[in-house]
Amino acid sequence: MKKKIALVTGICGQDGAYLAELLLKKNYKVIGADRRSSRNNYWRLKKLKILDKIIIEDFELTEITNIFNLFKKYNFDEVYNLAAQSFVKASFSTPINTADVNSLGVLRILEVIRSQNKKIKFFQASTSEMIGNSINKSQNESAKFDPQSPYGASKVFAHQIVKNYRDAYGLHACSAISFNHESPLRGEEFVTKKIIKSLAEIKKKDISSFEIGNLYAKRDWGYAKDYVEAFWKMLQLKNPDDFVIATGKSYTIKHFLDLSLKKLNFRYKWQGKGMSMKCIDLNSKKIIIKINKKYFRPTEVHYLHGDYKKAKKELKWKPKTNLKELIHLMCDFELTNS
Ligand code: NAP
Ligand code: G4F
Repeated sequence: MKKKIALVTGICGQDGAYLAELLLKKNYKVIGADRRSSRNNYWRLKKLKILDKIIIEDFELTEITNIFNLFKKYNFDEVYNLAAQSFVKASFSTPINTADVNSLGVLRILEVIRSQNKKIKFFQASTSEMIGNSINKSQNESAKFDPQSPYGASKVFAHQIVKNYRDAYGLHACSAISFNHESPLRGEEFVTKKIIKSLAEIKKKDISSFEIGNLYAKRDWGYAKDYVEAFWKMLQLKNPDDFVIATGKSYTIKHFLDLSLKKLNFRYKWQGKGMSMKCIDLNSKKIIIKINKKYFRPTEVHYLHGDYKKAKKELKWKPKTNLKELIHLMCDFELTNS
């Protein structure tokens, strides 16, 4: 049987690497799209031992000609758009670039598909940041969008335009509204990786302390490797549709920190309140964690808790990894790989 050809944009990111691994297992030919491939940002693909199994192509979401030529070169069956300026905090300082990449970039791909080959199946990585601050206890596909950052707003445009191209032109296009998902391959700017990497460095005496922002926001954290399975399942549906991908559990950043401190065998205590809160290592009697205003955002998403019932029913998908297991995976990786 002819191998299916899949394009994965954002191949050098966390989800790109896990999705490529999954598609290769399913015998796809995988074309990985990366901006400035000369940069050698392949550590995730190397860790998964799949770099030599993927064809890497130069790809920049802000350049239409570049996208057009790539789609002329290959006859893609499936396109997974994972590329994005994905860091919420950075979107406050680079809002225009964020919108260009995350909103118009998606429209550029859709226009190329519409004009070149409407049979290509398209997946868009939407986000719970589109929902922002919801008053509901849990959030499903019908949750109202109230983004709290340029990032969230940019993803709302992308989400809506994917739906519009599906309705208006009959494209097989869909979006996963994914809640936070983490892994050992998570970028260092995100809070889970920052916490575990910094604590592991304190253990190894590479650093003595680190600073952090708002500990009381709640997130619904899953394991990225579980989530990319849902992405693939979505593109196998006969009729394209949008799905919430989440765990249905929500915890504060402080809870994540406490579980990580325990997993790494710290003896510690918290002292003070608000901006003066500190974590003291009871062995060394030194401060290991402090709060710094610079890590707070101008507007925050306080509470995320996804309802993935639709994915469970229609995709037969559910998360396999709980928060404790995820933290263990991330801690073990940090202790053995750095
Ligand atoms: P990630 O690790 O930050 O990966 C994003 C990738 O996009 C990076 O490899 C980045 O390349 C690439 N990229 C950025 N700007 C680009 C441009 N202008 N042209 C081409 N490529 C560009 O993100 P992730 O965690 O894997 O997330 C994957 C997707 O899911 C993103 O769209 C994100 O917004 C979305 N999402 C993620 C989560 C989550 O919790 N992980 C939840 C909901 C939605 P560089 O390496 O050069 O920066
Ligand atoms: O890890 P974060 O930066 O992730 P955030 O903002 O929730 O966004 C991630 O998940 C979204 C899905 O909901 C994705 F769409 C997006 O691409 C990205 O993957 O921050 C999580 C929470 C925030 O409330 C933040 O204020 O942690 C809080 N936080 C506290 N101290 C911190 C820090 N975040 C970071 N990055 N660094 C800190 O020092």
